[in-house]
Amino acid sequence: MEKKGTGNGVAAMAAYYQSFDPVAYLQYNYTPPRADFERHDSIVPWKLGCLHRAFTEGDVNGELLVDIGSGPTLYQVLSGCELFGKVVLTDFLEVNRRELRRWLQDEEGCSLDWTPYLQHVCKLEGRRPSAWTEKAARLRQVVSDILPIDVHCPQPLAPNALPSAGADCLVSSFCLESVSPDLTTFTRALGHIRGLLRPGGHLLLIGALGESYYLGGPGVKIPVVPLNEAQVCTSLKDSGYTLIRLEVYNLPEDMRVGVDDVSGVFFVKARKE
Ligand code: U87
Repeated sequence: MEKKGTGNGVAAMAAYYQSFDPVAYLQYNYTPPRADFERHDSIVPWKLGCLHRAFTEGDVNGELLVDIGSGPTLYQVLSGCELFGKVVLTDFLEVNRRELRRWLQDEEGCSLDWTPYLQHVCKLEGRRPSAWTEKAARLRQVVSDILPIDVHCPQPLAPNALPSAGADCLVSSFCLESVSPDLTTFTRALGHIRGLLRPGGHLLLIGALGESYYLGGPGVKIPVVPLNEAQVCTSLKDSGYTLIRLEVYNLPEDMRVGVDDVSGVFFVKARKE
């Protein structure tokens, strides 16, 4: 029987991701109903609200923000980009890094129009929606790198990818549980990314609860380690974080659109002592 969290569980996950399809993935999770800005009970507005509060309540500060496992999405740094002078995006797959690069270099052929997201976060900040062009310019100004990452490595990023002091804040959305074969590996990955964070720095973690799989493209069924709130709290403590706040969103029926079996979403604000 394969010992928990060993190599071939991780290797198997990497194999699943070779057929990840960013275009399909964005359609599944970042269009209505999951991304419906008219509905306060839609998933994406809930996530953006949590991030806005966490970045603007005054205790998160510094120069460098790093997003762990960005995928082909930018929503997770739309609030943080106003606070941090340098933002680093990361992902395991070149297809996702290319999607991010395409938007940041304002090239043709982006797979998703992020305008409604930019407008929504401007509203959360009390700005007029038309200020989205300023936020887009700010984001393109502060994103300094789009780097390869593997959270299963003790050093998830290349040596010297970050200043020796480390990042002032980490944000990570739906990554660790979606790339780990089991809870042990999930907790170990939390420890690996902690090494990228300076003492006193914050971790803003968004993740899925009760999920066992999701579709990374047509017929691309990717396993997920099912988590509950207690396990998330224990894993954070065991990997050396102090929990500040845990918020939970339970999926309304019409957010269950057949692209996964997620039942809830958690938002964690934690600190590295
Ligand atoms: C997002 N952050 O959409 N090391 O928020 C590091 C790796 C590794 C590895 C693979 C999963 C999506 C979850 C982005 C992308 C997150 N990706 C990379 C999905 C599942 C619930 C749900 C989802 C999305 C890989 C939205 C909503 C819900 C992906 C990223 C995981 N179901 N990173 N070893 N292996 N990755 O390339 O980009 O992790 Cl609303 Cl409910």
